Amino acid sequence: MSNTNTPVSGDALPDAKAALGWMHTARFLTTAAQLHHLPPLQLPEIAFVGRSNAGKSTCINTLTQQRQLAFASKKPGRTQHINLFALGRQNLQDAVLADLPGYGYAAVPKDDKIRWQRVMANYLVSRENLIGVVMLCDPRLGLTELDETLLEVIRPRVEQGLKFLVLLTKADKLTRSEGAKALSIARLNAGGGEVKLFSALKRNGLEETAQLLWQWTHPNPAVEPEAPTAAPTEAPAEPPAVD
Ligand SMILES: Nc1nc2c(ncn2[C@@H]2O[C@H](COP(=O)(O)OP(=O)(O)OP(=O)(O)O)[C@@H](O)[C@H]2O)c(=O)[nH]1
Ligand SMILES: [Mg+2]
Repeated sequence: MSNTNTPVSGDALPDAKAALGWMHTARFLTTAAQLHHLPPLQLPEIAFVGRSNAGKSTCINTLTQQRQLAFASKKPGRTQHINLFALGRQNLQDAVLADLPGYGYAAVPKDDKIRWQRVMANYLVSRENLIGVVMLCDPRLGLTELDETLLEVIRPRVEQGLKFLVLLTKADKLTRSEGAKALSIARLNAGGGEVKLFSALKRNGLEETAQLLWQWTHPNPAVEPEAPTAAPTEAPAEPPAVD
């Protein structure tokens, strides 16, 4: 396939359409209930973390323009395993997305909560190929205590170069001024990390996020995503169930 994009140089972002085409190549790789069941991988991995119901699975489906790649649900606690998805053309996998179970779901028994928090902290601290974390946060709730704890857990790795992005989800529920306010508060709390508004329903933040994730996983600016031969299918024809 020929690359019809103008090459970029320096820190410029790749073409949005090409970045979305790359995202659309996502396919299920594996699932694990425990850390030691996760295969060690050489590919750069990006984890999606956040409170239960924040919209992690929906975000992955929107970014990859696939309706049911990750299991999304109105019912909190839907994702209970670490699910990995591979990106890149067949035989040319070049990155992995990890959909993690959410935390902070009140109805989960206390022991399970603690067990899960431990698994997640271990994952974030020890997963060797982890190069980036996307934290999803419902701006109507703001960064919660558990979000702050997670930020503390990853801080040493962020200082060593781990990429970090906060996505304020369900932006469709905010007015423009509420969105602007939520952005500035989250920017203050994210300790210098990047923050964006995101809506699966309205597709806000979709292209910029796809471009950023490409950039994270392809630090060599000479490499560009290939332009898709066919336009990627549109994001879910049916909008995600709203809550
Ligand atoms: N209005 C609106 N609703 C959304 C958006 N993103 C997700 N939702 C809804 O929020 C609910 C939870 O979404 P999920 O993607 O399952 O959330 P999750 O973070 O993966 O949840 P767990 O797997 O429980 O950790 C679903 O009803 C989604 O349809 C959005 O951008 N806008
Ligand atoms: Mg989920």
